[in-house]
Amino acid sequence: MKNMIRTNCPRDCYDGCGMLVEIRDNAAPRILGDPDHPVSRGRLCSKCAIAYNGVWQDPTARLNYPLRRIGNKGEAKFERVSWDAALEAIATNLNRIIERDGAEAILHTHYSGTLSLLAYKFPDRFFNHVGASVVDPDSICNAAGHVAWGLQFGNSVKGFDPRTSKDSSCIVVWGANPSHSAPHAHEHWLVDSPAKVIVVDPIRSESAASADLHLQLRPGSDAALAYGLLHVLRDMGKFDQDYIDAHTLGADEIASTIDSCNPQWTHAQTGVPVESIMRAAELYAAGPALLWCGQGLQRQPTGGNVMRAVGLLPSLTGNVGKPGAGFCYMNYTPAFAGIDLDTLGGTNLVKQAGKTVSHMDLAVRLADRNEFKAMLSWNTNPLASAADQGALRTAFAREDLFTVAIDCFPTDTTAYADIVLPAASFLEFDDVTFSYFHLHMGAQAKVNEPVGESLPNQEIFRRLAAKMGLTEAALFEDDKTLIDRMMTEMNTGFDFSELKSRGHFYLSDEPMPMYADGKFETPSGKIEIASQAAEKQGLPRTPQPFVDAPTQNGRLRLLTPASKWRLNDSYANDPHIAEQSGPANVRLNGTDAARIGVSDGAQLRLRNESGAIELVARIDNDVLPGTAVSYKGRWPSLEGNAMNVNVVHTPVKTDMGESSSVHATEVIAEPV
Ligand SMILES: Nc1nc2c(c(=O)[nH]1)N[C@H]1C(S)=C(S)[C@@H](COP(=O)(O)OP(=O)(O)OC[C@H]3O[C@@H](n4cnc5c(=O)[nH]c(N)nc54)[C@H](O)[C@@H]3O)O[C@H]1N2
Ligand SMILES: Nc1nc2c(c(=O)[nH]1)N[C@H]1C(S)=C(S)[C@@H](COP(=O)(O)OP(=O)(O)OC[C@H]3O[C@@H](n4cnc5c(=O)[nH]c(N)nc54)[C@H](O)[C@@H]3O)O[C@H]1N2
Ligand code: SF4
Ligand SMILES: [Mo]
Repeated sequence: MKNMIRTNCPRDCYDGCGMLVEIRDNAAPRILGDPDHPVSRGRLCSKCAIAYNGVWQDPTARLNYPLRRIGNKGEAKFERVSWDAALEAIATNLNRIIERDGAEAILHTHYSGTLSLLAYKFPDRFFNHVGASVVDPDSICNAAGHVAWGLQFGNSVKGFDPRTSKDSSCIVVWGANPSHSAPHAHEHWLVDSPAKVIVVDPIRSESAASADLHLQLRPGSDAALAYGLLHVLRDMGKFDQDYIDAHTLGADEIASTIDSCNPQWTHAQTGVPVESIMRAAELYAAGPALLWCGQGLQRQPTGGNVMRAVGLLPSLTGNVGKPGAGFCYMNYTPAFAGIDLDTLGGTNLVKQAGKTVSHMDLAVRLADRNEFKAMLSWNTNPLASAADQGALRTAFAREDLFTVAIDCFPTDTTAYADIVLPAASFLEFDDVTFSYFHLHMGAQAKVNEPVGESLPNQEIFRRLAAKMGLTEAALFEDDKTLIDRMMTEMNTGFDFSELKSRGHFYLSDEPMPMYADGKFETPSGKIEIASQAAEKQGLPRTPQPFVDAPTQNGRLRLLTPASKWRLNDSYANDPHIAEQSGPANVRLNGTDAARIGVSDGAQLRLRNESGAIELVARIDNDVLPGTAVSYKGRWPSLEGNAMNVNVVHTPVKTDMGESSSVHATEVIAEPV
């Protein structure tokens, strides 16, 4: 390990890879996969292998100093200022707003640029203490699934331990594309698995293509498919009546619905051939079986209902709580490890809570001069990633909106800020990392001094709190104290320096059993198939076999999931990644292309009520007729047309969680 430092990848990615950093004389450190790490096994994903040795280490690509705007909003014309001057300007503005309009007129938006725990959670202390309003981060990503499985299972962030798959005969991946979003899980956990793999996805992803069975359903028809599978499983005698009686509530209330969803009906609703439905039921019934529901699955108008319907499969077949069986949306590994995330993020500091705004309402609410006077964006790049891009840009351009953006790089969002603050990267400070799929925790080790004058998020907010004259002690706790406390809470028996030398640790040696006691954190303690809580919220009492209406008038349903080459919008600014991934394109079926009159390689305009974008058309008959595919993650400022697919991302709320239904975006497609 000479000249090697172990660290871990803090990106918003299921894998949570271990990394080795080779310190070299007269050359930048080289970032590699840690061969001793059970997930990365010596290799990084292709995007990190490039970008961590590319743009992340290029000081000229990074934000080095605090900046003050000297041009128009969006022009990205700035002058360098001192930290003192930048923080003074922010403190003065925020204090004035708090006094005049109340703290709830300060809105902040943040997400998962880094998930290392201090940088991800500590800044919340500041906003909680002040009483600022917040854009619900999950409302651009996964809130519908959280609400749905919260109602059904009582907890949406306690799934299965992936290691339990050694006892599985079947793994169902429903609406996730690990070949992009969890590349190591794809390679080692799925492709290498002796279990039969079923992928349910309208796109024939690499994961779908490598599976034993790909159910290529029409998007938005998942609940019908789930009910169709239940119909067959019940007829096969594969319902576990003892499990149903002991651990579920309301199974009798869906019996007649299951009756009506026969394979022919299911085929008609979903487009999945009857033989495939029968085969999927057989494979799942052989059990023990795992069900992994992706975040892509619930980004549709009835995404919450879909999650509840799909969650019936393990519930009624008793595929829960025994080795090789279970369901997973994601795992909140740091909480399982014992870390008190509420205290870390200062939930207890709230005196008077500000408002919570859905991402789906952001563009409209932010445009209103009376509601929000300041906008702070940190750890996120909404002008690339959020819905209704055109309208959001107009809102960000408000001259009377005091805007601060904090990032490692100059982005589309920082271009609109009055003050830009440079964030240190994961190579530049110690922290604690985790995976939200695998049950391991890791150390983020400082490798370099921060580039320029950049600072970790947590330090930025300590300094801002001081400048504002705040005195709450929790706003000033230092990194060492916080990390030591996390280590104590995790009760590993070793300290942070030992964690750094180990790199990572698993929460247990053997696969952790989940729900083995048959207890669920719902009001009844059971899996709530019928939910009074849902009913009280005006939602159906039980999951329904709903199917989205087919698109009208030749519109295409545009799917824009995770790209292989970018992590959300991160890495779009790496030149080698840009080269690898080529120009932004949209893939569509040959029949649609012929109808529209567009040939392969020609420009295709996609438009709807939110906006319009032109992309290179690629004809691909693996794409379902009536759908189109364009991967997310471009920076508008780096595209010739100064926009990305989120200009047509209409902010339609999901049935639960007021979240994005981006994969239900409908567009009119026409040749340019
Ligand atoms: N069309 C479409 N749009 C989507 C989606 C989709 O499926 N389709 N998916 C949505 C989903 S799931 C999500 S989660 C969102 C994510 O959207 P964003 O939250 O905008 O995610 P990123 O683009 O990764 O932006 C993170 C930013 O954080 C910065 N960053 C990295 N490390 C640090 C740090 O230590 N400190 C600070 N201050 N900044 C840092 C990065 O440079 C980057 O600019 O996008 C959503 N947008
Ligand atoms: N390389 C890479 N990795 C990432 C990210 C990234 O941008 N790039 N983003 C990270 C983040 S923030 C998140 S939230 C996760 C997201 O990763 P995933 O959970 O895998 O979710 P998505 O990529 O949005 O979509 C997964 C699949 O859902 C499918 N899908 C769309 N509509 C439907 C439908 O109606 N029914 C079904 N059954 N499937 C449907 C899409 O076709 C897609 O193949 O990945 C994380 N990892
Ligand atoms: S982004 Fe994901 S796959 Fe790539 S190195 Fe990080 S954890 Fe591993
Ligand atoms: Mo996400």
